[in-house]
Amino acid sequence: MRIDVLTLFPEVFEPFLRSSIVGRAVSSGLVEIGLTNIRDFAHDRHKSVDDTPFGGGPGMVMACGPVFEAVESVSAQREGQPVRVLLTPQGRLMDQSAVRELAGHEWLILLCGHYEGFDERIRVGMDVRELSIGDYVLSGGEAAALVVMDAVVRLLPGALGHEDSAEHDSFTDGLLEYPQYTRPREFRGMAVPDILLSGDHGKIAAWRREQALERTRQRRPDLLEDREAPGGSRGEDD
Ligand code: 6GU
Repeated sequence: MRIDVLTLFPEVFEPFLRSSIVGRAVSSGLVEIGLTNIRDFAHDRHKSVDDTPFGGGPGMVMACGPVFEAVESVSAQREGQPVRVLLTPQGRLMDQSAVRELAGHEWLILLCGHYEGFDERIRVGMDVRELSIGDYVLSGGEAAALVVMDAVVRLLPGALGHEDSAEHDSFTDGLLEYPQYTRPREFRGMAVPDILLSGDHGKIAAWRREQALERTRQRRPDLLEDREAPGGSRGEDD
């Protein structure tokens, strides 16, 4: 897979790309990541990429010129059609199924904005899908792009040390994770549940399933409704 990030702050990504699961996926060649500075596509002598909004109002708006040129330049650098993702709080809310879908493509372009937003013609004049990582406001798309990259890369076959780890994750079967323990058996008076020490793999699996269900029921009952009504809007009488 190839991921190109278009940003005004490419340096933000570098330590992340050297660390942990994503870093290992990069060094082993599972994913190739390109960082492009949108400012390299500014033409005036101040290298400006933003301007004041027509109609007035506070803040600055990311201008079309440098963004279009950066996306077009990166898209022309190799064969195939990249999926272009505009990171914005106005986008579709990211969830694990959106991540799985993105992970199925060969090539992604992640476009990070800054300032008060993008000129509307960036949304309508370019083939982009808009993605948000949650209902809160970030000052730029960079932190969101890091989230997207982490979630996508760990799904690539071979990215996790233990091959079926991703299948056991929270959300993969629509439930939160069951409680996990490691040594020591007792820590500050808190013991590991006996069943996990029993060696009975059938009972352990049943206990974990029950724990995952109960935890989801208590903390995220909305996830259980989503499981019971795939497609979201279907009612109980289906
Ligand atoms: Cl993708 N970008 C920004 N700027 N803020 C956000 C977001 C993205 N997702 C949630 N908040």
